[in-house]
Amino acid sequence: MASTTVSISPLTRIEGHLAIHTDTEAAGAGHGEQAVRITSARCEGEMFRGFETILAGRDPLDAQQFVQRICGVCPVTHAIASCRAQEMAYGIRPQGNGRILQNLIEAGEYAHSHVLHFYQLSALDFVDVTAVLRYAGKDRGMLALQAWVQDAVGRAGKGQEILPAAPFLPRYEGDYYIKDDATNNALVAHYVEALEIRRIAHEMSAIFGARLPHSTAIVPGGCTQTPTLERVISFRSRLKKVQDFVEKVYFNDVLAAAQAFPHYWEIGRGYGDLLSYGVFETDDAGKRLFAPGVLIDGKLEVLDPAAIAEETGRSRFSSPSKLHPTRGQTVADPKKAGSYTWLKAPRYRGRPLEVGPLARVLVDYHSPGSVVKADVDAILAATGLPAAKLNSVLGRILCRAVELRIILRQMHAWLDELQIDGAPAQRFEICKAGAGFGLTEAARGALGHWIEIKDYKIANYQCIVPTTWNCSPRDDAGVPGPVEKALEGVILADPGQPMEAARVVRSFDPCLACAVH
Ligand code: NFE
Repeated sequence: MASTTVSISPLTRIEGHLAIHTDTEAAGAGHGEQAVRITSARCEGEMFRGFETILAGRDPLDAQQFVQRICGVCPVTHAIASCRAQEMAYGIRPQGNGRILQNLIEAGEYAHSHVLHFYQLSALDFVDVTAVLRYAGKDRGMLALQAWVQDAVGRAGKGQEILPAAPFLPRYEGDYYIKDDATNNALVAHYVEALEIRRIAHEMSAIFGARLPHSTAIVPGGCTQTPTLERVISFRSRLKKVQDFVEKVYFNDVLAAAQAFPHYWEIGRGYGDLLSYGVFETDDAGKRLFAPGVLIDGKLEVLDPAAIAEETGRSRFSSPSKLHPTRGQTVADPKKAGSYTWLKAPRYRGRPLEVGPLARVLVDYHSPGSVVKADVDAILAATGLPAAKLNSVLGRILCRAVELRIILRQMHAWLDELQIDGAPAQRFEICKAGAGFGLTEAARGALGHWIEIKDYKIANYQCIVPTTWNCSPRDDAGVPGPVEKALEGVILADPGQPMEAARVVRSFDPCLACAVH
């Protein structure tokens, strides 16, 4: 069979507009007749947004508000990255309450985002939602869902092309899903429950963030909401509900999915070179709960922010390539020859690095005083897997659940640490001229903002965002980005329904709204 191109455009159940284009060859003996193997892949971010351009010339204090509009899923982390960048320019650092309140608001966002990724975004690649047609119980949520799916199946029978049961149907049909009705229906029930848990997680963040998804309360040096006893009690009661769900439902469902699809420990292997900026300051000197670092060729290195640059050879920008973000430029060039995406290609000492929960967990795992080591070792011992298997579709999915349990436990300690009715932020003055950068971790990975201030205005603002790292295009030397690499070698049983590729890409939880900012 000659090489054929298989595209998914757009890829659904992610945030934003991403197309995946793959070149394939016949998979050969041992695979089905129509099976193909992906030989190379390209990630295309299909739209441009321009937040960096919008920010130029504005009051620096607008930044943490404007950047939250980059995304509705991870706005808090953008605000915090912006605050860190401004704080560096203003010569302050969040202390005590300010630091803890920012952690709590951001941790609520992690809870919302990870539960969203598993249940609403990726589980439908594994769960047979049509099992709900055979549901015989009395749960109202399940019965409503049953009616929804029943309606779609009925209409499909009448030959309608577009079915009204999104996001459940239409879907890839075939031997892709869990077979057992009881497991499927338990997971479908948890899908419905997860919607409620996400609401509670958002309420939790809104208690100190004033509103969500775009908080008005996060400011350089902390937060504008005083931690009153009432707010702390209100936060803790919600935290317990979210934690209960994560410990008893989410974590076990992830393990159940892993047991049903063990070959996904082998699929979606990336470079294995990982970057984490570290996140959640646990003391006023800036120590972080998850350690920062870079894992290259299995060796942990100290993070060097000067080693980061963005390449633009294959991107729809005429901005010069290989600029460090302090000098970064964003000049759109939609028709640039040889370009295929609206993402730049971030590189670290010229290398593509994967970011996200897998990177966060493994960088911390290899760091002194690791907060994840005990949990990770216990899971590896229980499953009998070597740590190397975490570099896979299932490893990425599992690492979200691993880190969320640790974060939720830590949130109780942060609530205990708050000084009730104490000041929620540091005082500061905007500088006439200065510069700074904020490196933190969004739910999807390493997030950096760089700001330059001149004459009390923003002179330059650059963001390098998790999905820009993961879904980056080839760099100037033609080296594929991390998702492009993880797709290489993946076998598609039916190229007309490239489910295996979709699962690989969704394991990274891409957010294209962020990536093209
Ligand atoms: Ni729009 Fe985001 C996270 C950030 S991903 S979701 O998490 O930053 O590129």
